[in-house]
Amino acid sequence: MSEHTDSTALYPAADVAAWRAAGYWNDDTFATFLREAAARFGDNEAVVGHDLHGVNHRLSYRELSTAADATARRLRALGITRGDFVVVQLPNTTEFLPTIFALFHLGARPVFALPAHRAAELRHFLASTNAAAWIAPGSHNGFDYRDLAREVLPALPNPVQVIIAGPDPAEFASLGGDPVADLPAPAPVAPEELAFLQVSGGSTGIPKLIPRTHADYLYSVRESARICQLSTATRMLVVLPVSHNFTMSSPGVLGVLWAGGTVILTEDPTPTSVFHLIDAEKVTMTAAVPPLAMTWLALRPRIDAHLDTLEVLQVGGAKFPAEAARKVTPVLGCRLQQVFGMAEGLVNYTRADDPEDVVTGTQGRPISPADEILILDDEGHPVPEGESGHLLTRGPYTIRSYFNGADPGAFTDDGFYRTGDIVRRLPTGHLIVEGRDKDHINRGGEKISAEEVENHLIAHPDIIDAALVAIPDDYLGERSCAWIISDTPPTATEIREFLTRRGLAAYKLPDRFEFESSFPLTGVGKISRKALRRRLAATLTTDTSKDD
Ligand code: AMP
Ligand code: DBH
Repeated sequence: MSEHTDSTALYPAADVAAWRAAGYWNDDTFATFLREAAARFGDNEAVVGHDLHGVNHRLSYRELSTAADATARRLRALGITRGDFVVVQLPNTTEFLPTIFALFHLGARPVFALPAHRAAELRHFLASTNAAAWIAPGSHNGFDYRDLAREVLPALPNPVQVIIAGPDPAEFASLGGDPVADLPAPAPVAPEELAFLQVSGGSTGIPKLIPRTHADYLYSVRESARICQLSTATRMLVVLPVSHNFTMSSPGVLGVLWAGGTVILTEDPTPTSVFHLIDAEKVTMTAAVPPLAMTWLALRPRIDAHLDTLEVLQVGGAKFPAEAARKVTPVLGCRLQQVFGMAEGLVNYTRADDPEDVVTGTQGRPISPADEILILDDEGHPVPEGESGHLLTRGPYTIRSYFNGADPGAFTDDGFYRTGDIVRRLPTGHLIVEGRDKDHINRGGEKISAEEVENHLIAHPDIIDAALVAIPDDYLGERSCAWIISDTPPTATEIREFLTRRGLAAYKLPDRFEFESSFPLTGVGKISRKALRRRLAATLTTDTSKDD
């Protein structure tokens, strides 16, 4: 047995005992989560969406549970068993929930890949978990996952069974096929056991595998559902990838299923489609990353749809500029909730009764009274209250190590996770994210906060979104380049004048501008600074060769 099937290995026993005594952790597990939801909410609508064959479905809790049982019987027949790691790489289609609950029923551990992951990520997930299987869509949205499997499998040290969830499995097994086995009883998993592996976003590197237990994750889900006031009346539109930690747990699809509401899955994030779905399905809440939210804000006036059922837009995953945050209620007519979370654990929410400036100007405060927050200077000393520093955290749903002990430097000896985020804290406990510890541009010794300049840029009426990144410079070490998204781009001179009028210091004015129609994005849709830097480096090399 690996270290991660040992039920006591992931958190210190004394902490577990304290969290149980406080009622944070209990005996709930994902092995029985859906059955219990079906017993409580039977005929309520659980999920709406289409499957990989393009067929639309509306499933009640009872029907969803039956579908999960059928999938469990099929996966059992394919040999999936307790303790197996199974990479699940499915889009926002109706196969997703039956698949993960089938795995939980069998006591197998999903590894939550994103549909956007490719060979480098899959190789890493499959090899480092010694995965038994990989469940993939087949050919979907113009990409052939069967070809990906053909590319990745031969180089793996371990045999991996590929299971295709959509049509035409080719030489691979089919998730929907025969034969099926008898349905075993739910696996007798312990709440402190590893339930699944989440993956970190990797906006700056290769994703890390994050071991989450039944007890810690369910605690965060239950509390998230309570904080976000979910009920049987909740209708959540899921636009971001369903397997991402935000969409899954903050409060996400699991929170909605915990509360008896309805999950509406869509694969189309365009404003026209999203607004029409909100209208047609009477959606009450949805979640977006900032680049997506900003497109919705920009295009709302051009699209004719009723959004009056929409109560809350959650925005998280990356910093939502205050300028944009202030537009949410006037433009979309709903409340904004900021969500600052990480697949490693800690999640912060602005609350429904927070004053408006807190909702638009902060990224929320932690879920739990037991979340410990440290804000440290570069030397590791606590900063004076209200000043910014490195965020470290420890608590009842934050991991103490990555899977297999990877990247041990991300944790202190006493178990705090170094988030890499630079934050400051208000007296109310709300956190303001000021950037990543590597997001500063060092222009000949003058430090420029990417976030500060981006905030000024997006205040320009013709700029939809902006990102500032460093480009290498022989003379200054680094210079700044602003990547601008705009339908009607202003000139570089106009933007510099605009920023100067707003009082921005001359050294903070972007040295260079790139006008584009979109950003390179990570799998969940965050701006990929890594890809931006790479593209700029490529452009610069080309420019130089032209100069020569
Ligand atoms: P991941 O590694 O994919 O789990 O991403 C977690 C990271 O995303 C956090 O450590 C932050 O850097 C960033 N993040 C998430 N939500 C927010 C937010 N609301 N504001 C700023 N940064 C965020
Ligand atoms: O970015 C994230 O990883 C994230 C954002 C909001 C997250 O994991 C979460 C909420 O739970």
